[in-house]
Amino acid sequence: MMTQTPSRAAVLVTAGLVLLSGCGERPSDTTTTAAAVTAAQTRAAAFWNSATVYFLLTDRFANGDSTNDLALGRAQDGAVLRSFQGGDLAGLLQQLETGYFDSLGVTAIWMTPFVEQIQGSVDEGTGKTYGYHGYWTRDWTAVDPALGTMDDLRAVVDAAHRRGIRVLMDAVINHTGPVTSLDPQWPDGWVRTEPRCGYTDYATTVECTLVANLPDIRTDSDAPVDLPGPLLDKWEQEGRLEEEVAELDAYFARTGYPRGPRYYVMKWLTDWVREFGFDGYRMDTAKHFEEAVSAELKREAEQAFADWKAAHPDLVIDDLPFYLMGEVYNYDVANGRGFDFGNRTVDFFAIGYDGLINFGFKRDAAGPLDDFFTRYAAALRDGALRGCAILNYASSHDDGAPYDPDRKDPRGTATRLLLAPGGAQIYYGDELARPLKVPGAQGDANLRSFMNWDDLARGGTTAEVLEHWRKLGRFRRAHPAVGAGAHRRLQAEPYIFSRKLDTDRVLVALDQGDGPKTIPVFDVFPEGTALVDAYSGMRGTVAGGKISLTTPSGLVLLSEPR
Ligand SMILES: [Ca+2]
Ligand SMILES: [Ca+2]
Repeated sequence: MMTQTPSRAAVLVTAGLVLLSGCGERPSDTTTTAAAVTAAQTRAAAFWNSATVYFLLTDRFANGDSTNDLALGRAQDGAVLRSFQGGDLAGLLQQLETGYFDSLGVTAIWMTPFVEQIQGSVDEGTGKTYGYHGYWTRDWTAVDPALGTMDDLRAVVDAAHRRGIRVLMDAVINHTGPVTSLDPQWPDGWVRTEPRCGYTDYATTVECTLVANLPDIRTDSDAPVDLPGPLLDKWEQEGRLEEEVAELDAYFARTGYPRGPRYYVMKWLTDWVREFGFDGYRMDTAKHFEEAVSAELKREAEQAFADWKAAHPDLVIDDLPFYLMGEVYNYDVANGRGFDFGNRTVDFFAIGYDGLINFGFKRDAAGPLDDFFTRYAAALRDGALRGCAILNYASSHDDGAPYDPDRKDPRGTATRLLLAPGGAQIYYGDELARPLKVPGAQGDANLRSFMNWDDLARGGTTAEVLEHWRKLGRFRRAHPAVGAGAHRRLQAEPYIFSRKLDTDRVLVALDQGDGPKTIPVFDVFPEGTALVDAYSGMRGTVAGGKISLTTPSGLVLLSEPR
């Protein structure tokens, strides 16, 4: 640990030490030597590649407390789906306690940022918009009152942990919220307000504002800054000014970091881990700040997670390390480890990221299944991404070109997503065919309608679609080989494949037709093995290299019964 104010070079050298905790093998270069994949990394990658992560906008998922719907005086005068809609942590807790996530096989929840948002609204060209989505921070140390309280947040994370479900915190360090008449700009030492990002090379991706009026934190600067006056005033009014300042003093004394902007934000972000036990970050806009920032943040978060575990042994799920998952927009499994900014390529896995969101899935999913199943598994098991994790998605909150935008085939989406190698992100409502196009909505508001619980309550097709997602999700949770195992195509038409780990093996057969069916099992299961089809619940025994079953579905999910 540093004990005095370090130079920028010293900070970067220290960040270099953190590279040892990143994902898997890394190429040799001048600052690190190639390290073998450790056992802990292998276990972590296996977990996250077989994870099913449920991503929800807290404001749009479930309203458990109508008294907070108009918190901070925010009005309902936004454009379509651009005001707060009432969803909150209490609603999320209710769904946790009904077992909604367990029934889907969910192993981790990623909720949009819960920190306090700007009070006012802005129009970025798509209509008057409030910070319902969580990416417009006003105060990194408070829970937004529209979403609930600190106690509500603790109840959600604890309830998830008691069910063995991990919780990812959506962490923003790149920018503050936009400036409004109610939300003054942070001081110049903290943020830059120009130029706008041009996205043509590294500098025009990192040292710039993503859009107009979205002040960019000076993550590059070690120059000491004072706390903004409006934040001091706010804390004073809330009766916690002295406590917050004392904590910051202790943090800077402990770490030796200079009082540059990013170190304040790191303190605030990691406090949530230390206090609540978040299992990882989903790092927002990870390609829009310097690599050293991610490495420094990961080290602090790992320490915070260790502190939380030591203080809460009754809530610890297991010894998996803190997980850092990056939103590197447009990263694609086909990129391997390198992301190309145009004039510079960055290996995000080497700077502390254990996993990256795979923006290539929605395109790959439109092609033949075996093509991308084979390619993903090869990359993750023996290829460039060995020891690393990816997170596939079919739809998301800011991708205007999702897979199946008209929800024509929600069952097929589940089959592709939940049987693919790599982590699976269910975006809230994928499992209920929640519409991704809403009359009157502009831009990404289309993707963010309130959860269509009403459709589910009516039963019918929506309930049938959900049942399909649940069967696949539970199969995936019960069998880590599905997401993390070695993939083998056994038959092209109708398609049959296997996935294997040392401790788990499954065989999946598609398009087998309804009714009686006889499925070859090749050499996956020996003669006489008793098998169960997770889709129908029917059982049988391997005889003559085949299993005969009568099931109502063409999809068969075979494994040995537990
Ligand atoms: Ca509410
Ligand atoms: Ca930036």
